[in-house]
Amino acid sequence: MPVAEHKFKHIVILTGAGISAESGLGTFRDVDGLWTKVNLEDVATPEALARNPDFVHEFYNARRKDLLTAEPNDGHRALARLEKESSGRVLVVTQNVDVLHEKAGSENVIHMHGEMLKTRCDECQVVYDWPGDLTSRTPCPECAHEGAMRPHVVLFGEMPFEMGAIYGALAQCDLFISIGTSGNVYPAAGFVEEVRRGGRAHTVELNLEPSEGATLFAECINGPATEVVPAYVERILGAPS
Ligand code: BV8
Repeated sequence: MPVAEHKFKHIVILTGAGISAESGLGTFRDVDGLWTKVNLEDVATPEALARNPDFVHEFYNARRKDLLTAEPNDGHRALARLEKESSGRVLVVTQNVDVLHEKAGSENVIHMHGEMLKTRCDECQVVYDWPGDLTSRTPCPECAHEGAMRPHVVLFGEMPFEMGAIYGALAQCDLFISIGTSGNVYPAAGFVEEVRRGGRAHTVELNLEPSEGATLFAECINGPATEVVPAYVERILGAPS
């Protein structure tokens, strides 16, 4: 595929649950979002995991099953196309714990909130590919410790992954695109301000509707990801797919 010359040399793309919505995976804060059905303090904090491990494992076991059958959509595919055809570097920083960017062909992806198809032993820190269920008694295959296996996701109050690499990319980027995120969760919601502090990047929000941080972006385009993301990628690459 020919490489399309364009003016952006370092593109950083932040994605949230909205880019996976049209793949059938629920979002968190929309009308029927996950956090409207279950209290995040009861399932997505280290305290909840310690207090009621099997309840938390059941919550993630159900969501893991949904991930196994989900397929990427035209929004994911457009970002994979951008990475392949762009003359500049493209990095996807996703808040999502699904693998739809990778399934669509993106290779340069950082999962800042972890990955739900992986499990970590909090005793020996080994991380496993784990498509199956977990319980509070699942033994670690490595250290045999029972009760320390947990989804390899970042719970509220825990440090997101690869923050150094992310802040380094934000400092270098000349185009920052935010897709399908409500701008409620930090530190991800603060990335656009981090980029603006650098003073030279173009900032774009592609979202179904204006997010909490919409006014911080130089450009906002509202619509479903399967429409607005391919259209924006075509604009950057200058040629229809
Ligand atoms: C941290 C993984 C320190 C698990 C998630 C008190 C105590 C402790 C912490 C805090 C506190 N108060 C504030 C904090 C910080 C906290 C936070 O921000 N809380 C919020 C609720 C106020 N953050 C943390 O705890 C983080 N850690 O701060 O550590 C630190 C600080 C700086 C630097 C280093 C360390 C950890 C946060 C990570 C928590 N884990 N997920 C799991 O998935 O179960 S967060 C969860 O929310 C998901 O990852 C999700 O992706 C993320 C963000 O949500 P969105 O993706 O934006 O989804 P949402 O539903 O909100 O929005 C969807 C959007 O899509 C909407 O705008 C909608 O319009 C749009 N949309 C819908 N359909 C479409 C669409 N767009 C396009 N097309 C469509 N079809």
